[in-house]
Amino acid sequence: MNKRLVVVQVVALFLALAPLLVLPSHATSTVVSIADTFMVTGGTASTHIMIHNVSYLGVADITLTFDPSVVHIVSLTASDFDLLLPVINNTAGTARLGGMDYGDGLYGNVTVAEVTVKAVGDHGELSGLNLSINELKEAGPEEIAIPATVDNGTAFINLPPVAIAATVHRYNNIGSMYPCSVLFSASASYDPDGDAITNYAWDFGDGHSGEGLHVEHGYSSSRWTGTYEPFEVSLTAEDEWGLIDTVFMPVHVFIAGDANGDGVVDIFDGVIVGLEWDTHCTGYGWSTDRSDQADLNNDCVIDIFDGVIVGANWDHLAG
Ligand SMILES: [Ca+2]
Ligand SMILES: [Ca+2]
Ligand SMILES: [Ca+2]
Repeated sequence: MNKRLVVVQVVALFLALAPLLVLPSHATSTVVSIADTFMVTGGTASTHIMIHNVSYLGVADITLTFDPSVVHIVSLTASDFDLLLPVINNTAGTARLGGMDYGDGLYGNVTVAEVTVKAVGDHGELSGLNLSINELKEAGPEEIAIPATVDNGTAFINLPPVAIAATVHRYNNIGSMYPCSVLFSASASYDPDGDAITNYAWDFGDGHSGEGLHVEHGYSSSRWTGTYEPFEVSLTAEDEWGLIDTVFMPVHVFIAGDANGDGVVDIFDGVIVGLEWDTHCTGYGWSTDRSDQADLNNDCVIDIFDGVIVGANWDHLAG
């Protein structure tokens, strides 16, 4: 087989397959979903049964099942359908929803119902919120079925913790010859229903991670793209029942000796160190960003050691 023929065949094959390769980016699939919900003991909370990415929807018949020893359904309201016929059975743990639209059909993301859930079990218990589709069809007389997938949820008798991350040093420098440890604290985090927080997981945004209420990390690189891109640090707090919350915090890392973050170590960095001379950390942090920037070795005081770092790195460039 000559090379030219092979090329022609490969091109023909590509052209034949091209529409298949493009198709998934245009296709939107219909999904029936219910989101997770969180309650205190004896309390109520609401979530929604939704039908996403639909067109010309006329009829939906959906069954929600749940564990009736953990949660009950109080009400099913606020439907986008003209008519919603809900049948709640808190003994069997089922709620059946029949929705009808008399008009030109429903499009886009449709709310089948706002679901109000009441906790009847104990703190820490949970129930699946599982959906099954009995019928989903278009508004026209042809009764064309709409294919759909299901995205189930969970009802928790527990509120997730609230992760709160703090750092003494929002401005930092690459520490190699001059150690520059960044101190992070999760101690302001809390759990709204009083559970113990059993784990604090940190991701420092540079491929390194840590665990604990207080952690320390030194950066060995900065991200220079004409300006410094901060590292995105995340803290994930987990309560004793396994619910989590994650919070993100940007942390700036400059090259050693660069106080003002312009990518070069020069007289302007020396000036900032001079202006902030003898300034100390106040509590857990600095009173101004400039003080934080002038503390080039993160020892919470601006003194001769910061001046030495500027001198030793004179003329260094981030790029
Ligand atoms: Ca909790
Ligand atoms: Ca500079
Ligand atoms: Ca210092």
